[in-house]
Amino acid sequence: MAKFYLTTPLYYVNSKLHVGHTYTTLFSDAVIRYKKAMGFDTFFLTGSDEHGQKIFEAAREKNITPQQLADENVSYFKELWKLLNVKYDKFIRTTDEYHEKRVRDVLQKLYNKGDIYKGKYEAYHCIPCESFWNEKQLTDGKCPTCGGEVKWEEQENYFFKISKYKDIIREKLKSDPNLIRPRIRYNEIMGKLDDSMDDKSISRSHFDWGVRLPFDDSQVCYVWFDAILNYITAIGYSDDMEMFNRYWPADIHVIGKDILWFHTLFWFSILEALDIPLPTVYAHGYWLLKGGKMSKRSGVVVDPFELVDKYGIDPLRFFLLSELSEGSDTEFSEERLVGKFNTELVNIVSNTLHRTLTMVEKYLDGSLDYIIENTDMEDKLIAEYEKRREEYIRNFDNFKLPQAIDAVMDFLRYINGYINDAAPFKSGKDDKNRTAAILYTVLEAVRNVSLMLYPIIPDTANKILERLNCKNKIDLKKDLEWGRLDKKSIYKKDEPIFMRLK
Ligand code: ME8
Repeated sequence: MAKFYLTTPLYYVNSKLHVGHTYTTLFSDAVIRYKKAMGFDTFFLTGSDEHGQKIFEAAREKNITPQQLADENVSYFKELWKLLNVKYDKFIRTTDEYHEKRVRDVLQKLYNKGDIYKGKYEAYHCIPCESFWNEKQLTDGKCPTCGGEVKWEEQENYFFKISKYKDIIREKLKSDPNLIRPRIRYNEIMGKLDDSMDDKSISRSHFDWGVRLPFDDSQVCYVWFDAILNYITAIGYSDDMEMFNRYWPADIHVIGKDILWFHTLFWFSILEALDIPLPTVYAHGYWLLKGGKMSKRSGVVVDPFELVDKYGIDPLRFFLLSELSEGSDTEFSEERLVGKFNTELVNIVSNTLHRTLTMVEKYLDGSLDYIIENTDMEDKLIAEYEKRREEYIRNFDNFKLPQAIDAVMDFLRYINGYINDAAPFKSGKDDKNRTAAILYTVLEAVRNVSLMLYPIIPDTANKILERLNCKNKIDLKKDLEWGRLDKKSIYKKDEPIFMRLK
């Protein structure tokens, strides 16, 4: 069985999460559900980033220990993922003992190899981003990522020899551009490669909230070096190699474009130094609010708990996953969320099902057990279905979720046109065979649609499948074949799945 290993970033525990973080995790959940339903041996990793100066200072401000702050926010992260129906396999915390031990093993290995050495560190530090820059890299004296203030720091530190791996990484990226997706992000990294692969300081001595270096216990490991290793420590590196070999390399590290450099040039260099194959990185764009990036730092954020309270889980999942196209940034808007919900989920998904089940009950007493003969109209609909299914699979395989959803919605619009043209409300009770043929076709189409929407809106898909008497474990390869709806079942009309939102 082919495997599929997916990771999200480990979110910082300095504060609560907003719609941006929620999006990354929902995107990951949808991809993993899709892959699992396609028959892959999947592993979905998420977690929390708990060390470093930023967490240390956030805890100090609240008069609690960093560990208390981390515990508080980890409970909150898990509550959010549970609420949103996110089904991860493992939640790693960078304060987990096994992780810290494995980080120390890696540090020792690289130190022994000569890839970590002592030197003098001088750089501009952006605390909120936990990033370090030289003079040239600053934008008008400010952090090039978030535009915030930076602080000059000098100390004796340990450095990691990124520069040693520049040429090999350039070659690998040239021969496999799909290691960084989408292409716009690949180009961005290729453009930065020459200027941003100087050796990097990977330890700190002025605070102690971190993993102690095994070869110098007066210093702790830099938070990014510790955190990025989670992707291999979580699956066993380097003392449970059976699990590690089963899943590595990651098939997709899902991240936002703000942390692309860390996940490519920095991470790839560490992996090269450890002689581990490179993973694939997928970086999406930003959710904007009032024109700027939604961020903890600006305080301009939308709370996912509030959104679920107001609109429900699946409407939020559907909106977020269908709106942010790869390579672009998108303004968040509740008005658009409501509009999308009403025009797509209510008018098309919910109404098509409700209208059809009502007719099956009214004209055929809930049974489709008639002599069903297809005409040209049905043959054309099935051909349309096959085209849209292929489009859906191709787009999902390429992580183009909005396009995959569009393929399904276009097919649903086609089904609605078919209902109007085939007019089961005219053949009604007089020609039961013909009415059954039309209504069977529609319900079979809706069955396939709900399967395709399952990774995006799992609860809704399951509700529809239940009404169509076919709620089993989902196996998309088998279930997406035309004609699997049971003719012998009795179909009952029910309340609509969704009602319009104001
Ligand atoms: O960077 N739009 O954690 P973090 C879209 N701990 N996505 C957004 C977003 C927005 N406006 N704002 C945040 C860290 N995100 C590190 C990661 S991994 C080893 C360490 C998402 O809590 C996006 O995925 O700052 C981004 O990369 C991530 O949250 C940053 O989360």
